[in-house]
Amino acid sequence: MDIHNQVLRQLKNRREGFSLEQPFYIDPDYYKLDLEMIWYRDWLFIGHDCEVAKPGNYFTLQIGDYPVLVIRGRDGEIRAFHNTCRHRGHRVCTKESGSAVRLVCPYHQWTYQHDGSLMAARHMGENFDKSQYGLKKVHCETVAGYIFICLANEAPDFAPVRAMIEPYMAPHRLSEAKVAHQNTIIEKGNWKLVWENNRECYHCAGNHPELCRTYPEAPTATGVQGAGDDPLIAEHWARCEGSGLPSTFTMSTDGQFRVARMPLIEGAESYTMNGQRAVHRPLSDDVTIPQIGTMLLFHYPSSWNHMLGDHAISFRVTPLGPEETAVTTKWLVHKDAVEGVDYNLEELTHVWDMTNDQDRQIVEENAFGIRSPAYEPGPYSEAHEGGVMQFVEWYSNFMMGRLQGEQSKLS
Ligand code: 3BY
Ligand code: FES
Ligand code: FE
Repeated sequence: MDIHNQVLRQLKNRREGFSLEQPFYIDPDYYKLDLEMIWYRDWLFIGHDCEVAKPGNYFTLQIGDYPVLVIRGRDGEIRAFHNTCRHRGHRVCTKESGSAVRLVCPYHQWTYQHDGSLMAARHMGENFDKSQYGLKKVHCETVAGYIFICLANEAPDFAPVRAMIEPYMAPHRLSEAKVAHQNTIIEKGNWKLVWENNRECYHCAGNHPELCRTYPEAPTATGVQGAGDDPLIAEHWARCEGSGLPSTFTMSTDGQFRVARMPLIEGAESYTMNGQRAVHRPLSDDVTIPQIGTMLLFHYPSSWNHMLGDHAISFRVTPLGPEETAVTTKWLVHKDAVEGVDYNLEELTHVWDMTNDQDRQIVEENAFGIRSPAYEPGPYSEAHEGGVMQFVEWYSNFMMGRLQGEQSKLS
């Protein structure tokens, strides 16, 4: 409980517009609290429904201490379960992904159906009631090709997330896409440093020569002020909305997620070195105009995304430790797009491979400097780091809300 009070006090006394105190970025107890209050209790983006296209297709993941399994059933439904056998706890699925007619635990072969029910358990006696030992469910929702899970016993209402993001995402038809390429990089820094870096483009000119060819450096694109006073953004929204693509900047009242369709640098269509499309089979037949820019979606704490005319990119954040975070990037193209014919993988992935690696170096050097006893919270730029301030504000309010909630349960 001491740590609860300490963190609460520190957040209440936080200097607004400044980065957080050192322990938020390095202390194992603070990290544990982040897991308990945020990662174990809120909705997390974890993958795409096209990754489990057929019944029996599954993938596994790890959130803190929780191994999770996501599988599509014979009825087409995607479900998530705790990946821990109800016999003695062995992981039921040990591979990262695969396909299974039924789920057989490797230890003593207890066998589960796709819906988690236990169908066979050898030598357990006549009176053994299999119905009591199904896999434990994890809340699972799919929206426009994205799968979200929530590990809490009682999940927060998902309806507001769906209502806001579905209309923006649906025209991209991501459930009809395929993952052309994916990779996971490990960044030696706290998950909040990964987010702080993502929420501004103050660092772009000095660090991202490839991305800057097509992605605007202006804070209107990345931050949270919407169009600001930029008439080009207003025009972009009017043109895109006129063609049936929801576009204007919209953020949830608590600041946890936002959508906005932002123009790229003039003339650019996609994240390539020359700005032209990387994929010649459009992602969606519902997009009828060129130069739709990038539909930006973030959902704290687990994902940011870019949806373009020719492809889409999702980024998943996974905390691995107080000073270690995995970032998984997936490039989605139309399911019928053929590599070597409709796109060249190197061309498709080059800009973000470089950008991700540059961001990894930034996060690691940022973490390095924060470990110094001489580190103290520093001021964010009002002009360029509004998005970072918004992230820290969200984090701080969210944690205070949860910590106060815990305290009231005890009193
Ligand atoms: O991926 C992003 O959304 C952000 C925007 C600016 C910098 N960063 C690459
Ligand atoms: Fe799974 Fe024994 S632990 S069958
Ligand atoms: Fe960056």
